Amino acid sequence: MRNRIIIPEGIYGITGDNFAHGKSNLECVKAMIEGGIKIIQYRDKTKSIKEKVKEAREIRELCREKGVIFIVNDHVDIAILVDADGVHIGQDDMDPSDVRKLIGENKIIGLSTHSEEQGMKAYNNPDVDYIGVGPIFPTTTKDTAPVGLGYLEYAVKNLHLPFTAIGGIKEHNLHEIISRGAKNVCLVSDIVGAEDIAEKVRQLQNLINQK
Ligand code: TZP
Ligand code: MG
Repeated sequence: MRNRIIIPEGIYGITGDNFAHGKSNLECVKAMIEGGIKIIQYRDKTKSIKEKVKEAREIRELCREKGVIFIVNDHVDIAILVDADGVHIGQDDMDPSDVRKLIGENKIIGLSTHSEEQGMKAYNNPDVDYIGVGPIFPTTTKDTAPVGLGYLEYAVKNLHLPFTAIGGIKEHNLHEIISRGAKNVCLVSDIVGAEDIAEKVRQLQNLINQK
């Protein structure tokens, strides 16, 4: 039974200060929350563990204050340390059932999936609370080949667990995702790279609401 907090509908925010024109991850998260985002994932592929712990702790506190769900990417240990709401793992990480043993029954486990087979396996695994479906379009944010809209259509139809559509999604192609029935969408570079992040989030949310 999946009875843990599910990911809210709307936009899933992920940090990416390499796109943020000098803004820190904390500043980006503040603006994303101001724009209305209800779930934030701390993702950083370059900093030291020490720096990641510091940033994760700060963002954790902010999310708690604002009632926003906070997920840590990759690092189960950091997620536990900062008392995140959950952790997001990939196909080559620890098995979700092992992550569950470490993180506990009440925390959220998200898993990236890149194919129908991986998606179905995740759907049948009660330790996986939600999945990432993508990368839908080409992206420079992650080194994984795009899977296209076919997998998204499959997920909408067959995978009855919460998912976020991700990868190369921008304001101009958002309608291709929303019109196919995705309820949650993740845009990294398009949001953190915006001059006014909060305003960008509001614009994107308006497009989602208009569908
Ligand atoms: N997982 C699949 S694609 C991706 C991740 C983390 C990166 C998405 O970034 P962008 O900038 O929205 O393409
Ligand atoms: Mg990962």
